Amino acid sequence: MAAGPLTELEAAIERIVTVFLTFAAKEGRKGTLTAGEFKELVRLQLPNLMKDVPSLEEKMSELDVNNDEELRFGEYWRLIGELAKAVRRDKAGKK
Ligand SMILES: [Ca+2]
Repeated sequence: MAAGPLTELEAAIERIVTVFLTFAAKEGRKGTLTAGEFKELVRLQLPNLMKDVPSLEEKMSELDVNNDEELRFGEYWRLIGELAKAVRRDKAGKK
């Protein structure tokens, strides 16, 4: 898809997608995150931004809008959106 070198934002978007695909491919269906994959993704990739989340089980069921016990890309994307908003709030507060 990319013709030239990716910009900072393009690279960031691609990274978000690649992280999802890498963790989703580890077990079960290749295109969705099981609870185990989700926990590993959070542990390895979101240890700072999600350190205050008390229960990953609850977070997962909150994100799992179609209740199939797995997270599809769109559900993961909602989490990324929430975290991005939190980062923005944090930066705005610190300025
Ligand atoms: Ca999977």
